[in-house]
Amino acid sequence: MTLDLFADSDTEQPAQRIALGAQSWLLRGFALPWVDNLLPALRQVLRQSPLRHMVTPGGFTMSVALSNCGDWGWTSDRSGYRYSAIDPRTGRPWPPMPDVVRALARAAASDAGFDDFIPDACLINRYVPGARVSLHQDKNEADFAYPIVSVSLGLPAVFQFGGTERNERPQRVPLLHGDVAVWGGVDRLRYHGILPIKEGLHPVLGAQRINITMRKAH
Ligand code: MD6
Ligand code: FE
Repeated sequence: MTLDLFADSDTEQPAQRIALGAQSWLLRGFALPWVDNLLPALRQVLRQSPLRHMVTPGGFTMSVALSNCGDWGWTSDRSGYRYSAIDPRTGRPWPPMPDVVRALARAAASDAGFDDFIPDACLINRYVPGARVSLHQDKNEADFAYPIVSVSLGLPAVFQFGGTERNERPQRVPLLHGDVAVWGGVDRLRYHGILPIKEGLHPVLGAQRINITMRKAH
């Protein structure tokens, strides 16, 4: 991991940009100035397409509850993982991606060296203590040329960041409220996961972690 200190032009606070790989970055606290606009926008999305626990193709119910906004939403059921334009729960299109979500994704991607990122999918994950996501690759998107922007909110998590082969021992990286991870290019297909969330109460979000990941799915 390498550290690169720079001054944030809006807040004048030093922010940290931590290299996780050749083309993957952890932007510590990058989303903090966006949180007050972001949270109401996400609540509005979740009123239309509520969080729910999906079933994996193997028949397990995911410990993470999820929803989506944007043109495409990531879904799972017994027949597989895929992107769908329709929320299978409501039978309607996913709610539109709020402008604040799109703008944050674009700004963070640009900060990490990926210019002109226009996401068409935003996955919203909710973790309660004990919830986890096992090591996986994100490979349901049509074109791996585009990066993924991932925002952490609420309770802290330990992110596992491995290699492009499942057997490579992952690094462990703490993800805190307001952190943004961006990766793409040569790192786009690296295995990653989230260790079980520890008990706690976050001052803004209480006993939960919310993660949103913005992608170009199609
Ligand atoms: C999470 N994130 O942070 C789970 N995938 O809760 C992911 O699985 C993920 O953060 C692709 C890119 C960024 C991510
Ligand atoms: Fe992922």
